[in-house]
Amino acid sequence: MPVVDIHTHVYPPSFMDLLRSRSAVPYIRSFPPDTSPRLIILPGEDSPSNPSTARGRPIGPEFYDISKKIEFMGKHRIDISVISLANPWLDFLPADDAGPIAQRVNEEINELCDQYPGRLFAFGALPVSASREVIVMEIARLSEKKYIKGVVMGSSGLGRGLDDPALDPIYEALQEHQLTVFLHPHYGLPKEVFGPRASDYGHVLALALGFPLETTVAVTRMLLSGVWDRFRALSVLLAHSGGTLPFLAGRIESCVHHDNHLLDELKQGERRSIWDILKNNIYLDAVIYSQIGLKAAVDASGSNRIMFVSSNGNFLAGTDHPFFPPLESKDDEWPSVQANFNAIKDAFDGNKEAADSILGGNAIRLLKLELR
Ligand code: 5CU
Repeated sequence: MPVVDIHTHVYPPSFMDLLRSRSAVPYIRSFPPDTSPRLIILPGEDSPSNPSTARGRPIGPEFYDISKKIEFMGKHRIDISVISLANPWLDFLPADDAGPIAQRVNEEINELCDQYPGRLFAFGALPVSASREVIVMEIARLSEKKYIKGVVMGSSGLGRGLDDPALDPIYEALQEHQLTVFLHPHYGLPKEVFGPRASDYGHVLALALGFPLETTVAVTRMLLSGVWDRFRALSVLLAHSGGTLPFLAGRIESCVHHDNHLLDELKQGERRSIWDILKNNIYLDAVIYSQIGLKAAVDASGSNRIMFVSSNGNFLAGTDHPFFPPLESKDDEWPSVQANFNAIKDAFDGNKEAADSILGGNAIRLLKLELR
């Protein structure tokens, strides 16, 4: 069974040029006296009050040179990668630019895949600030592209979250073209949540806690607004094993059941439960770095829904490359990748079939990847 990495990012050349040309987040610049370029993408991370080592992250060819991705795959015995534009995708573009830039970036990504047939597939990026017509047209266009197997999206949707009724035509189009949404966080939580010393702690609070909670809130808002009742065939792959969704699903469901305001609003008898959605619409990557989180997610959603991260039904394996590189030597295998692989191995010790599904089989089935 081939090993498939479904969580692996890239900034194609024209997007790099765009980042280099900008002076507001997201952008690339150096902070003298250090001359090496840094990638500034998270909201507020370039604040002058932040220590310079907390301002962005070093950026090198592993972010934009596709041969580095192939090298990384070789080093970690990954057969196929489903690449996606890294956050913040095209969210920040002015409305008039978004459509043409999306087309260019998606074409470039499709061409990158064409350089390594059978080894690379991709999630396309959506021009979310453009009109709904333009977005729907781009979805239709992407569905014709040889290597595009879904779309990557953030939790802000068209700017007002994924429970925004204005997204209905987009969900409709994604469902019609059977494109899986790879839902990835970017915005985190308001910085006040992390307190006045947050910048003393580098990116840890934002990435370890802000990202997963952002995903959890986004999917819960979809649930509460009835998105999953209206779009029963929508298939969504959640980054980082669903944030904290599998862990909190019971509490979410209980709060819904006990909320007087929702009694009529949600037509309790008819709505789909979070458990139903976790089993039928949601897929999870296995980018969680420990078997404890992985097992909880598998229990909540069924093993065949997690991806590379591994082989259970809705689980799919992932690496988050090129983020989380080793801080010391870059020549060895990456500990972040090893942690994810080991979690799968430990969680499914002795169950080769489950491990194989998570490591590749689930992704091949869900995304209909053509094997060579
Ligand atoms: O290190 C980071 O900030 C990130 C990020 O922004 N996006 C991601 O996918 N992983 C790590």
